[in-house]
Amino acid sequence: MDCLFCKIISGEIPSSKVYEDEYCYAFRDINPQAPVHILVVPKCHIESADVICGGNSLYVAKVFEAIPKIAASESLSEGYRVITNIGKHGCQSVKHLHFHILGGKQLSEKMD
Ligand code: DGP
Repeated sequence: MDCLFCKIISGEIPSSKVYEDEYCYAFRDINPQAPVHILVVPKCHIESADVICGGNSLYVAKVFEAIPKIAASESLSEGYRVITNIGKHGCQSVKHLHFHILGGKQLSEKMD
């Protein structure tokens, strides 16, 4: 499968890793939008949050278990934002489910 994030998970494409376990991989975004901008991805290929189902939701749960650990390791004690983009209107550019962790500054209230 020709998937950028599958290649990052396998190490074929280098990345700045911040966390890894059996189910997920986290690395720094190449184009950071905040002082801390990390992407967390499940190690199995899931196209987007729109196809989460009983067959793959364990990976999603494990991603969400990893997020507080990553936030703590990045000293995001004042809070942070978790975003996932879905499809064209959601401006999803990489078709492998990923959650952006944004923090390290006061984020805007604007959501769109
Ligand atoms: P989204 O627009 O939600 O699909 O976000 C995709 C993110 O992936 C975007 O913020 C930039 C990041 N990105 C794209 N290519 C690479 C890459 O090769 N390495 C890293 N570290 N991040 C990438």
